[in-house]
Amino acid sequence: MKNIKTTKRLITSALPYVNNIPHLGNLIQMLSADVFARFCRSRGYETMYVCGTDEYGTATETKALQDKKTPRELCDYYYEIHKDIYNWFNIAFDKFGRTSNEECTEITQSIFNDLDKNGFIKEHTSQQLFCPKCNMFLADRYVDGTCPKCGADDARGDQCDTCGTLLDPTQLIAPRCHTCGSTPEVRETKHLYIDLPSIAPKLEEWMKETSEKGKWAANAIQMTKAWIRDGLNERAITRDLKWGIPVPKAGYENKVFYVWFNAPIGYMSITKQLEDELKSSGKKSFDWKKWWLPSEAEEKFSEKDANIELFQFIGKDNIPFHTVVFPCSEIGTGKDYTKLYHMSSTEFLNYESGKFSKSKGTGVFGSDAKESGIPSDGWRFYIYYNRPENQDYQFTWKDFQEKYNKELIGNLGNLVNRTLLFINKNYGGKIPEGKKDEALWAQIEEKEKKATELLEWAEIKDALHTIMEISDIANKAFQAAEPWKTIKTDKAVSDNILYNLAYVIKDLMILLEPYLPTYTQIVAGYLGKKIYSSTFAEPGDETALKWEDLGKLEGLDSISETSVYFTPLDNKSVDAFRAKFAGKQDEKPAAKKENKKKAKKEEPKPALSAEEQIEFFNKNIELRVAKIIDVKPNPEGEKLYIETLDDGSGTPRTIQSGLRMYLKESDLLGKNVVIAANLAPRKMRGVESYGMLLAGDYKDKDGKDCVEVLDVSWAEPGTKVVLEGADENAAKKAEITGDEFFSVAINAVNGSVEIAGKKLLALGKEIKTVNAVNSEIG
Ligand code: B3M
Ligand code: ZN
Repeated sequence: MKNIKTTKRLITSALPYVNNIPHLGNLIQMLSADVFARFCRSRGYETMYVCGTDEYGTATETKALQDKKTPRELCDYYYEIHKDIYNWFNIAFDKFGRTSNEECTEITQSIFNDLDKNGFIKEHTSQQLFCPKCNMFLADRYVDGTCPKCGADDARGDQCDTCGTLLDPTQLIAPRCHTCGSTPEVRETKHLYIDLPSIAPKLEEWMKETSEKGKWAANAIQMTKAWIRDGLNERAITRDLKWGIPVPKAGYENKVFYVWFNAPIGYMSITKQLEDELKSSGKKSFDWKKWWLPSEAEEKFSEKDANIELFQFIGKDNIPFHTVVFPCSEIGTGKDYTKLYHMSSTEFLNYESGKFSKSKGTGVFGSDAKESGIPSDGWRFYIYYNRPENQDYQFTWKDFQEKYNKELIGNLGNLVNRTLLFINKNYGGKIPEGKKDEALWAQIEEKEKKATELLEWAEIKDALHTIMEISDIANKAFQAAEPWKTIKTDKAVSDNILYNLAYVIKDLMILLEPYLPTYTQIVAGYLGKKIYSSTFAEPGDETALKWEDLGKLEGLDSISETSVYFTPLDNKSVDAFRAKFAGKQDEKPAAKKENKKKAKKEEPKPALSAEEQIEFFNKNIELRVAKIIDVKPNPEGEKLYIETLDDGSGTPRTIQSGLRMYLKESDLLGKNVVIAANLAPRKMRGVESYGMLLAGDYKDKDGKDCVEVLDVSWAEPGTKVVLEGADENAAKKAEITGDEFFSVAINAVNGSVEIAGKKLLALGKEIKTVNAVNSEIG
């Protein structure tokens, strides 16, 4: 067990880029850190939660140019928008600051100077890409091209999102200027580099220990290990830009620090910003170093052995910057800066059938949520309930409606409403006397213990599900005790259940305050109570209920008039939301386009009706399960894999597919997939292909085209894949053309693979997609 008195919790969430309006996917990090910070405060840990806008860099400069503002004006403008949105979502930062200020400059330069003094800064003359048309050196993100490692053609200058490799823009094959698309030329320039290879041994030692002790998320451990294994390179930390932190070194007057060098330092400088602001407004302040550089702090934590645990909340695309580059900057100074303890790195949240896109107007953005009429706690509930912890999660309105109506209202709201209403109606608002129901509380206490343990490690989603189980248990207890009957027949039973449930509700409000800060205070108010909540600038009311009050059956007396807070979302409003946020229609997804392009060279045939498609499929198209037993690239075709499959016939089958841009060999190997088995053979780049693998498309958070192959792990090779209601043994045409195959539209609809509304089955079980939930299958 942690010592709550001496353990401090320093909490950060990734600093959002200032030049965008955050969407629900971006909000996950701040919201997650908020739950954790609220929990820590209620638990009694001294807590500091900082976040702020990430303001420097090319993206800001470019956007400012577009909007005809100076970078400063642009940042001021968007900073307020960000702040407003997070305020509406009730995120209780100790400080929501920004990076474009003196504090950040001062600390960044001081860290740089220490690194330089210790010999970890190198100077290199390099070839850099210069766009003659834009008349500027192109910094990392402003170059697109083909990844030299995996061949993806949409790598950015700093990173390939397909394989995760960190890149230097000059490594890109066929580079393009991101702004104007023209081919940049190579020019000579001088830059400073951080010598990661020399710091690597220390990093590795630190990482091994901390990742275990601090229970990093699996994706962070995996990615960091891969980085260390592949060997670290020196990384440039300066850029040819104006909007950034000046480099305190002769010869670098026209350059600034790379935004990723100073961004994590922003966590420190925002803490200092809080210190400075409190000081200048004459309020009780503190020394930022107490949190970040304890050995040099004037003010120390009062307890001996104060132990600061840094919990960081980020999306998976930011992992290496937080687990490798930033810790190396800290280690290289030789000072004891507080380093990452627990890494909570989530997967992506996608929107409906694709991704959030501001330019297309697709998805729910912070500002939209605000205007939706749905309370912020409703949004919070959904996001936490489905937090993408181990895999990407798809936001759909249908799912939102379901979780909102069934879980939030049907489970929690229902318990609160029926219990409090019953007491108001039948007991005149006075909570009846009763005795502790030991059996009920044994179950509840077990769940409370579990939720607490989960929250200690920021297992936010699992903890919420555990808390909702308490509500479910309580609902069942209400149901079983039948107070509406027993109040007349056996009043002690009715008294007892309402007495106990009033305290369960009190506990639930304590447990849920981190998740639903508005709702829980309202309900606590009905019970005549407050739930503890605080920030550094606004200390909480010490008489309010805290985590330590869980399980205590004392202190409640009567209930005031209640009203319903969450109202169910009806189909009509959900349909309206879906339409409103659908944005402009996406283009045809990539993989299907590939296949269609090849198959549909000839005149298009008139489309078949739904019935005709079903009939045509049943008579002609043969789908079968096959296991991929070998995958290799076709050396003649950069996009092609040659797959060898066991299709149950005893003779291996060769199929070529254009999946190389989307999937690794290991993603395919060993999988049981669905093939179009009677497609006429076709030669592609020198190799004959016998059939086709069925797959769907989707876009990830960054809008990258991805492909998911249909997975039928439960069925043996050779199993027929048929439409529901069709005869499995029906004879099919021996061979069909590509055109015939594509005359039938196979679609994934909300994750179910179907043709004209009829589901595709293997061994009677529906075939589902996980990511490509609404897509064409081809
Ligand atoms: N602004 C990147 C991002 O939002 C970046 C995070 C900085 S955290 C120090 O993806
Ligand atoms: Zn250009």
